[in-house]
Amino acid sequence: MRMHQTMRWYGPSDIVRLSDIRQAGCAGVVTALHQFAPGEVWPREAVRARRELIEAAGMDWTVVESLPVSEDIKKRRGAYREHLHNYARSLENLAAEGIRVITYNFMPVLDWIRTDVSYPMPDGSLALYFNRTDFIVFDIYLLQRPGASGDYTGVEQAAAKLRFEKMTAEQRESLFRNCLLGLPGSTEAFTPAQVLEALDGYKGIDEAALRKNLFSFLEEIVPVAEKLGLRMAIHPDDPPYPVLGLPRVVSTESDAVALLQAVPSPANGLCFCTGSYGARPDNNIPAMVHRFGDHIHFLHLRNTMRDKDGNFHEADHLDGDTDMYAVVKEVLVIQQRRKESIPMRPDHGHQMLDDLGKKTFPGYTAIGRLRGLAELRGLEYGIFASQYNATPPVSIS
Ligand code: DNO
Repeated sequence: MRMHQTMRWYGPSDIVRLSDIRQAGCAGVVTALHQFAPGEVWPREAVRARRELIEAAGMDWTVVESLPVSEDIKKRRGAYREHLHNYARSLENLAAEGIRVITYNFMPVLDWIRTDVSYPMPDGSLALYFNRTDFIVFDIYLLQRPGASGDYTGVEQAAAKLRFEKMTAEQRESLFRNCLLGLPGSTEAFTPAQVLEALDGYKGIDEAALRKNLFSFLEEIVPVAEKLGLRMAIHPDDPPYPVLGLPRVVSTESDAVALLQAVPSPANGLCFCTGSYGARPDNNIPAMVHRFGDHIHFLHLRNTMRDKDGNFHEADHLDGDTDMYAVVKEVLVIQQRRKESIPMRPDHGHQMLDDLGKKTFPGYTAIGRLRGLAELRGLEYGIFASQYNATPPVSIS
């Protein structure tokens, strides 16, 4: 039993082609219908057209990433009832087309945050990077969020002030842009006023309220998914702690336990992202994979390297703070027990070789991910061969 190897594809406008993904050795594709706004129904014909495109390239549409949960649903305000109804309709249409795993997240406003998406590695490749001081500069000086200073220590504030004063206008502009790349529709330029308004929408929603809203969402959606034979897979917060005064509730082992217990069902599961959970030193990644084995419906394998100041960069897949050998070994045990393959994608990759200079989605170049996938595939092969005294099939067809 080996992991079902996939890569994310952003659709026909992605400069990484389906044939590239196939040549990387993937059996499946992870994609979404980005043309529909959160809250809208994904019509069955559109789902079918996407599925057929992927199948014509010799792969399957293994996982939806993401079927986005609208801000109104996360807040339980405004049009949330209509959006929930539409969410259920989209699930029906996806199930009717044979898609089985649905990834989503419950992060308010921003899906992921990095301060630099071209952080040079010693070998000249470029990585995604989160620098805490730069992020504080963004929060206090560029966004000018009311009350932001209160979230940081005096030492952190002083470091941010110094950093801000030394930055050129161009550096400030690029930091502002980078920090907002995880906003839906991030190809547009956002103004501080627009972002502050979105943050303001969460006034009165603290951690307990957001968790309650997540559980209500699960109570409504998990039974629908279960009936349709679907598996919902929630992606953790990235980074895994509160940011910009917004609560976050899928950051730790106990967060995941709570949401699984809130609505126990085979349809209520996890997208286990080793990179997102791994950016917190108190998350023991191999131990979490062991504990959540039966609830992991999708794996993002990625590594981060943290430092003592709260900065982290995305390391090579087999390098960094997470023991990827221990993770993959655990995944093999889980697959043997469950008698099924778990879908996996190499998450992100460094921009390198011919991809340097190309404009791609941050982290989603072809060659960096190809390298990550090849290393992970070899790791799995080696562990399998030594643990089970047998070799797994190498080819996907
Ligand atoms: C970033 C991704 C996230 C992820 C969503 C899932 O690279 O890991 O955007 O797709 O959070 O809902």
